[in-house]
Amino acid sequence: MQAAWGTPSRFRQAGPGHCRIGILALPGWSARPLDPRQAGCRPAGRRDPDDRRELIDIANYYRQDRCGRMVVRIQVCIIGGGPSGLLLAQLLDLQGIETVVLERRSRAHVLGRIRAGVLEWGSVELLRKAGVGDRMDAEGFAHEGIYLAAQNRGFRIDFNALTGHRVMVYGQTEVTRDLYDARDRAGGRVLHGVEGVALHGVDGSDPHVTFTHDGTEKRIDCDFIAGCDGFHGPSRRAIPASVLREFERVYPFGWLGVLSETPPVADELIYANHARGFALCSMRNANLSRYYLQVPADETAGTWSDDAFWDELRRRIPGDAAETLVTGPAIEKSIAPLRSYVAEPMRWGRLLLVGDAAHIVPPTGAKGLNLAFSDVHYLHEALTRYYLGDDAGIEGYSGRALARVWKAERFSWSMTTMLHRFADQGSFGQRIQEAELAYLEGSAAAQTALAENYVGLPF
Ligand code: RFL
Ligand code: PHB
Repeated sequence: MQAAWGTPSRFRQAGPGHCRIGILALPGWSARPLDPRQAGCRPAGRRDPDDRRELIDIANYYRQDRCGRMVVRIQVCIIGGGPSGLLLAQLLDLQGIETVVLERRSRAHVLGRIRAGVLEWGSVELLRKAGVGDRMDAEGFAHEGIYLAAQNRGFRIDFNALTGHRVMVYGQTEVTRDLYDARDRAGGRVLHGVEGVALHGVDGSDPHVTFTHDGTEKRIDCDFIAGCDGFHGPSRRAIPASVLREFERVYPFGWLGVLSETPPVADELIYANHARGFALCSMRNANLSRYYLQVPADETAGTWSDDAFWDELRRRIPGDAAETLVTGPAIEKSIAPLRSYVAEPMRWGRLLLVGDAAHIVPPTGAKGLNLAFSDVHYLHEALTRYYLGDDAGIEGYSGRALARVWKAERFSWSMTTMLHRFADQGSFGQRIQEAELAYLEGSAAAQTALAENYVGLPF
């Protein structure tokens, strides 16, 4: 069956201007038998003669076909070298599908971002499958529950007893570091510091990406473009406004986060509702804690001294935790806005959106990175099927991913609504939240519903 969005390279027939490659063996490039379906070559000189952009000029990207022509073609061009782009590259590589990752920032910058801390078990298993689970298994912490608190007292939700599943506390920074290390080991191609990334031909049969790297304009031709470039990247904007539907809720508050080299206040995470605002106690390891406070959306991190942060945290968490809280200098302090957002569809022609490029959740349910990884799971399966000759996975990618996205959006919104202080909620709204938490404390059914969403719905 021919894809509605054009003829892929795997179906191009040998003929005038085309030939087939068997084994590629170029310096620095490990020889790998290619499936004949992957081996269509472009005729030399198919570029517009007025197009003065250089073909990508890194030796490993040049392919010399048997006809002696330099062919520059990558099966999947991945925009964004965050966790979703890197994991996709890693999983596709294991299937023999070639990728290049284009990242705007330096590796140090990407690894300097302090973000997610909790992995669903499905994410844990996906990382193991990708061959990047060893350090996570050695250094991560499996948690069997969380504490919820209201009015300065808490109760526990036992995930393992309710669902048979756990979560893994292992920071996004570490996941990303493991992925970069794995890409290095595999000789994976990740270009940092790319500028002016632009997507072309995504709705036709000639998708390509142009950008500037090391001061030179470059171009990559590909079968597919994976938009893994986060909420502010260019990929989503390549979908015409007449096609793109956006669903959004912006919350009137943000999270002020502090990382400190202190022992965590509890053995598991504490999510606290308080009339002064939400607080979260999280962790990275035995001597690295991560805490968050709900603050107004227009607040700046610089206005909060360390002492002011710790004083406010003590006020919002259960009394016994406040008494044992160990404080220290903040080694990172930043504010993250809270937003719920979904873009539909997640596929437009040869462009496939992944992770924050397509959807954002408020961090209250710890879902953002995990949703990005479930997209990666669906997409790597779809692309694998495609290169085996079956287009159905690509055709169904958007619907399959969005079905799970919306459930996680609902859960993240409901956790945010239950736990945060809204300016217009008044004392009535506060009592309703407290009643909801009291109901949760006494109802195994309500706890099970929360637990199965928190540990992650099946992929
Ligand atoms: P990312 O991580 O934003 O990566 C996108 C990458 O694309 C690059 N990029 C470009 N590259 C080339 N050209 C361009 N024009 C480009 N524009 C952008 C960027 O530099 C970047 O490297 O998206 P990705 O890979 O989809 O990953 C999503 C996750 O990062 C995100 O969902 C989570 O961090 C959300 N999140 C959490 N998720 C969880 O699952 N569990 C948690 O516990 C959790 N806690 C959190 C969070 C997010 C937070 N913040 C800061 C919003 C806690 C916080 C405070
Ligand atoms: C974190 O540790 O950064 C974290 C944990 C749980 C959340 C959000 C963030 O819900």
